[in-house]
Amino acid sequence: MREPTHVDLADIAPRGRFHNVVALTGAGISAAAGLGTFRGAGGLWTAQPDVEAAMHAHELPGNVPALWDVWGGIRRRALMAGPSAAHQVLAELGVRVITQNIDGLHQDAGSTDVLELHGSAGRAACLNPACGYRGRSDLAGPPPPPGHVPPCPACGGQLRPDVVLFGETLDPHTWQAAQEAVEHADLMLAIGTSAFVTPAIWLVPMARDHGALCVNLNVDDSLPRLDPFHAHVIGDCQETLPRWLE
Ligand code: BJW
Ligand code: ZN
Repeated sequence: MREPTHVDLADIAPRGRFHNVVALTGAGISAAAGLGTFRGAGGLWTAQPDVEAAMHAHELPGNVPALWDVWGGIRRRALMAGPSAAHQVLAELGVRVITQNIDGLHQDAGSTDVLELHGSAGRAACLNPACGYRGRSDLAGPPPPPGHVPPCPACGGQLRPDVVLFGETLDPHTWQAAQEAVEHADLMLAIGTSAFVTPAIWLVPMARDHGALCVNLNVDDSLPRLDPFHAHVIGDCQETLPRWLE
């Protein structure tokens, strides 16, 4: 079943009919908050493909200054921008959120049930596996200069942003919890994601196999190559998602 574009979410999925809604969110939900996406028009990696290359685990530890340059400022920018209307709708409805984003904006909007698949720019982790330090990254004071790598408070080694790079596995507890969440979902909303990165996007066919209606909310009407969705709601999620409340 492929729905025509510009259809309303309320028509495909009347809110009262669903009791276990799960949202899988991506960079597009934060685009309205002024944070860039990765792929597509205006995406970080569309403009700077070399930055994407630096996001691979096999580039560690040489890419750590680049990681701080990219991710160090994200939480600060997110705090300044604040959550989008779409973040706020999910928080208001108490929707369970599985996010690929690392910007903390779901929690800022008041969502309490948030699984962060790709880590958090609000945390830092020690590069030294024998140390294992993990903590909040320091947002106090002015932004650090480019190339600056903060020292680990426990061992003096190098800290990295606690985000999941290509070739790194997701936190197994978070991934397990995400799979359990989609197994119980009756409605799965993918919001602002290019549906490109695995294993996150596997959650859609998993939800579908367990009987959930799977709807994609995206501003772009080009369908994913292997389309796992029942329906597509095309438009800015800041507009299409709040209409669901009316
Ligand atoms: C709007 C909108 C509006 C805009 N309204 N819509 C070869 C080598 C190594 C690995 C692999 C390989 N081939 C495949 C892999 C696996 C790899 C992968 O999927 N790669 C693909 C690129 C092919 N995945 C991994 O490596 C993962 N780990 C893993 O698989 O472990 C097992 C393994 C171990 C060892 C070896 C191999 C496998 C880890 C993935 C980690 C992803 N990390 C990143 C960056 C880190 C920091 C962070 O999270 O921010 O996460 S990548 C980047 O992409 C980021 C995002 O979370 C993620 C998803 O992107 P997202 O959110 O979908 O954003 P965009 O920009 O792609 O799309 C935005 C969308 O919004 C667009 O469609 C717009 O149209 C839309 N939009 N405005 C509605 N207003
Ligand atoms: Zn350390």
